[in-house]
Amino acid sequence: MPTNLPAEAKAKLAEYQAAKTIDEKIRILTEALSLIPDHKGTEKLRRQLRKRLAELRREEEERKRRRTGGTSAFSVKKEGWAQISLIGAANSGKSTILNLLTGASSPVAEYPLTTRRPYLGMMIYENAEIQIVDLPSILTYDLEETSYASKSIGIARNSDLIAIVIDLVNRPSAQLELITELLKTHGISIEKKRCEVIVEKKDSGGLRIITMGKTNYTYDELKQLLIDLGFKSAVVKIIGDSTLEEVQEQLITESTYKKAIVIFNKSDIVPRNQINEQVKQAENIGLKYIVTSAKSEESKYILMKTLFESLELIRVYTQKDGHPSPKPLLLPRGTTVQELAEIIHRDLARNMKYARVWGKSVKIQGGRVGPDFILEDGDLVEIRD
Ligand SMILES: Nc1nc2c(ncn2[C@@H]2O[C@H](COP(=O)(O)OP(=O)(O)OP(=O)(O)O)[C@@H](O)[C@H]2O)c(=O)[nH]1
Ligand SMILES: [Mg+2]
Repeated sequence: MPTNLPAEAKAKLAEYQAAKTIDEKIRILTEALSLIPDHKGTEKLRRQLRKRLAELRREEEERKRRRTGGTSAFSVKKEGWAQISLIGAANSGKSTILNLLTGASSPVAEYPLTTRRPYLGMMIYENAEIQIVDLPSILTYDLEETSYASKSIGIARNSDLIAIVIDLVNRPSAQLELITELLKTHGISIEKKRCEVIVEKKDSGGLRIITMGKTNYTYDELKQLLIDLGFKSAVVKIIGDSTLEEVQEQLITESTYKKAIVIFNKSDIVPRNQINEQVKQAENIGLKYIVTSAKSEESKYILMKTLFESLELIRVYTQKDGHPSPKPLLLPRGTTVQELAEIIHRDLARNMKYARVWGKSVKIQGGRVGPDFILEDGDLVEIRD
């Protein structure tokens, strides 16, 4: 653990978070590694650091190899109760799927790389508004990385679910493998982890730590780890059961776990036995999947249902002046009281003093909680301003 390290190694590790460029990050990590004594107790940390260093070097090479033109604005405003990103190779049918699910009119064409900026639409399912983002392709039709890859993956990183759209008629196995790989090099892991560590760095305000699930560490131990690793101002959410080592690993390797689903598209023009083989590949790496054809209106409902269920949203009831809402809001796991207030109304979020919560997440029913409190499925919340 960093706590057992010599002071100069700790100081070096702490410097890392302030590094601005990849070059700088590589230099600092290399120095930190050289300052960490090589013994059993530091083995894991050294391995994590070497892994991160290798990734940074790869990133650096990649950047040198390709000169991307311009840095046009490529931002997406999150709207609705949850967001799903459609990601994949050129021509796989992402825009067709967006249009089918939401009635949007993202341009669709037979030629690859039609979509050159994100297109948005709102899918309505069981009264819930789910935002769908159609992203420029991250692989060309020949399955080479496109110049959009980093930006598209950057947006997908902030989504609640990544839907990987696979074109069943264009080397589907290679597609899925290359996409998983590309996400990994951008720090996104879609293979199931026990816990999800979400870090939002801030300019000021110190550390805010929110945990949900069983931990083998105390609040102070976690705070110390964050300080040792150079985190000064940030909101850190840890969702799911975790050990200090697992948290450390994710912080150092800077990888985020994301929920994902594979959409095997164009099933209308591919023989059934061929599809069965593809499906096994997804099963083998533990990914959820659906086989569909975006061209048929009949697939719309089942696609909506599958995507919605894959979000694994929690149901939260709100209450005003003692009257509970008849229908729940559906929110991503890990939503805090503050975030709930923001969804209800910006003014409520600003003026909120505290909230009272009834349900599984509280020991004392109706007890007062602060803005950082993480809600659970079935909770009833009254926000007081
Ligand atoms: N047969 C069949 N064709 C489809 C299906 N889905 C999409 N297509 C066709 O595939 C082509 C590409 O579809 P798009 O939706 O533009 O694909 P995209 O992934 O958005 O591709 P780019 O934005 O160009 O990278 C179009 O000609 C679509 O009509 C499907 O399920 N079956
Ligand atoms: Mg498109």
